[in-house]
Amino acid sequence: MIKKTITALTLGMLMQLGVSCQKPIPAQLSSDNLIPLPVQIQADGSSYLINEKTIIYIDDTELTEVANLLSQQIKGRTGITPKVMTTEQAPSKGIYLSASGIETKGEEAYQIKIGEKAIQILANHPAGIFRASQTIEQLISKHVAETVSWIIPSGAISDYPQFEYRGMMLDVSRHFFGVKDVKRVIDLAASYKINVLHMHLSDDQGWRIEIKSWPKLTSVGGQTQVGGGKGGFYTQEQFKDIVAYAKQRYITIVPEIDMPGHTNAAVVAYPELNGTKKKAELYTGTKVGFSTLATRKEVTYQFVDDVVRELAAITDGPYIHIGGDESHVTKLDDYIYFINRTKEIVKKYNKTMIGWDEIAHADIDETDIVQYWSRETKNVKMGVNKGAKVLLSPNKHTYLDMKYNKDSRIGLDWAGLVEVDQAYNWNPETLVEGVGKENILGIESPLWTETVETMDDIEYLVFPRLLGHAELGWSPVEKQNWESYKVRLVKHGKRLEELGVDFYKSKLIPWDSE
Ligand code: TNX
Repeated sequence: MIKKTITALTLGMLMQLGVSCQKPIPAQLSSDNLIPLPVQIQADGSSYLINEKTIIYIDDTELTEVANLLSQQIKGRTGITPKVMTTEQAPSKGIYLSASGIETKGEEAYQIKIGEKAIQILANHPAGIFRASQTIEQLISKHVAETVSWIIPSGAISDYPQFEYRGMMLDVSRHFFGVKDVKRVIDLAASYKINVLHMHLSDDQGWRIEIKSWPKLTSVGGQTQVGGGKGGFYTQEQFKDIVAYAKQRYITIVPEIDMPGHTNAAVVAYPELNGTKKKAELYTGTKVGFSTLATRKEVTYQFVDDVVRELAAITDGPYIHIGGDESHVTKLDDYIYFINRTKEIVKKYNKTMIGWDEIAHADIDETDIVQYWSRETKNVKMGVNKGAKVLLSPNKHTYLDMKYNKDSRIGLDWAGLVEVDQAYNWNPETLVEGVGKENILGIESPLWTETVETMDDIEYLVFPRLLGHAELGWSPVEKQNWESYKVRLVKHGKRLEELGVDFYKSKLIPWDSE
């Protein structure tokens, strides 16, 4: 026992000696490794060394969780797991986190100061510390001299997002994806400062969220998917677990129940909700626009009320997405009536309504959000004229389910091919005439899953396109540049490989140039 202690002590002392002999390593802090680009970055030529003695200090226990996540991320890059400790004042050594306030406004804003002995990460809110941690992770590099060191180049970064909503959408209806897959998507998206995961929870092919007051939605409507597989659904407990996991990473889950069209799975389970004359059968194909709820029946609004009430109780974000797209067999009058009534129900549960751009036909106002996706811009313009805010998901640039090129192994092509440059080279602020920055809540990249069956399929279509969208949503437009992005993407290709992400190796990117 005594011998053991002595050995441990000697080892510790030796390690300390070894470490303290190490001189600071000259290094250049630059944005070469960073996606998305930060607002401001200033180098001062030296570096901070991460070693076994590195401690993460927090000035308040509200930062414990975010500090533990940073520690885990550092471990992922270096194998070293820094301890987390609380402190009263900024220490002279180690990594110090404080969310007690900076000059730049906003929950996600942050400042990082990297010196030879200490790193300070400052923000207004734990969310800012979390975003900064992603920057830190991308800045860590391996320095190989006589021994291997892990370094972060010294200097200062000041950063904040251009848009408050930077989302990705996952369609879990056409093909179902379990909790583990969703968590992996959350982790990968969070590392690029994405802050919303919109989950498309219902469609013609499957209903994926347990609704206790309407149990057949899942026991009948959740049992299949495109191609005839067995489908699946989340229990409310599982869904709450996803919401909590996302929340730890400062990602808001936006639940979508697509209505009044795209409701075949629901009306198979409850035929009284069916607004067509045809008897509904479970559907495993990929056509759209053939189903509708019975918009003039009261039972439909009892259904919508129950669903929204239960969803509101298991999500903590401000939004409920009510779908509203491609209701081709709902008469326009009935459609407008349905959206107006549904809007009141969403309000009753203190949530903000998001809908695909067709909802602009209804009596929407500045409290609603229109998600632009159509081939034409007339709906989104109508929405803006009614005062609504816009979420940009232009199909030609952000549809993650589009093929990259004609040989892509999966994907659709109705919106055209979306190569990596096509995904990156557009400006949200000038995309639609008459829809300026003041009208835009943010951007979102939808992954529809008609052709997407596995996690590898998700990774292939999402990466690397999502990185470009993350930059468009976060970084100042004047800093965005395809040539610089391409070079940075090469480095991120290496990172994605280390994380085992099966991304698309576009020929436009010089992957082997390093
Ligand atoms: C259109 S985009 C749809 C989805 C399909 C997608 C396939 C939108 C609001 N509706 O139902 O899955 O195209 O790309």
